[in-house]
Amino acid sequence: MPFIAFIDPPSVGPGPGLTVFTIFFGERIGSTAAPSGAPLAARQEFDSYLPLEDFGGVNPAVETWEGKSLGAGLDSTSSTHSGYPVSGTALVSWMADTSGGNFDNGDKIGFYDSPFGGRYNTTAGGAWYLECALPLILQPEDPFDNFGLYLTDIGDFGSQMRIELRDTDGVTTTYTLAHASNAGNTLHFWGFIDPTGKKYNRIRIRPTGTPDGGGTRFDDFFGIDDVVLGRAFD
Ligand SMILES: [Ca+2]
Ligand SMILES: [Ca+2]
Repeated sequence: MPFIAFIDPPSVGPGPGLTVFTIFFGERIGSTAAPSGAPLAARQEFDSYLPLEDFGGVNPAVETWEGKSLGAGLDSTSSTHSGYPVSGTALVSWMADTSGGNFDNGDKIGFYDSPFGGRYNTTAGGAWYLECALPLILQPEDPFDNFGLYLTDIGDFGSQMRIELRDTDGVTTTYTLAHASNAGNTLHFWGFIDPTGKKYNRIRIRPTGTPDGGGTRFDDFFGIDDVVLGRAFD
């Protein structure tokens, strides 16, 4: 039985009733310390709106990657997102978007347990995080209505990160993160909750700008950690 990383659900939920699609966002610049300030506040507010009793009592499901030494140079994580789905049978894989070619093996998904180049772990008491220089795709088998994550080291090469969210009708909406440009040692939280009953089945995270050589590879390595994935409003 592999070790499964899991963070206890927040004790502050559920918060006030949410009635519309809502985005939660916070930025901190100039530190690689544990989450604090605006990103932490955004995360806590996000958590406060998620009911705890749904989804088998495990909601939100938080992927910390602690205890999952998955290596580097991966096309896909092929990893079960801890607690999602509740059946535990379906994989929730992160995929590196290699569709544009023109990348090195090191641009693919990598897992690391120590800070490097502005990317770092955000899990309390943890060490592991994921990084990539290619767009990242999350396409779980079960549709979801809430998602959130910490991002590290985004935008330091002038690009603007955006998140493309596809609903189960096949409509993709793009959200551009309102972050500072060319700033170092950054931490951001981005998340959304949709309480309207609408569900989503794909997320693609990528910088905007001109890829190197016209492929999908950007100069902007970025890290992600403490990824929330949930279905709370069936
Ligand atoms: Ca972690
Ligand atoms: Ca970067």
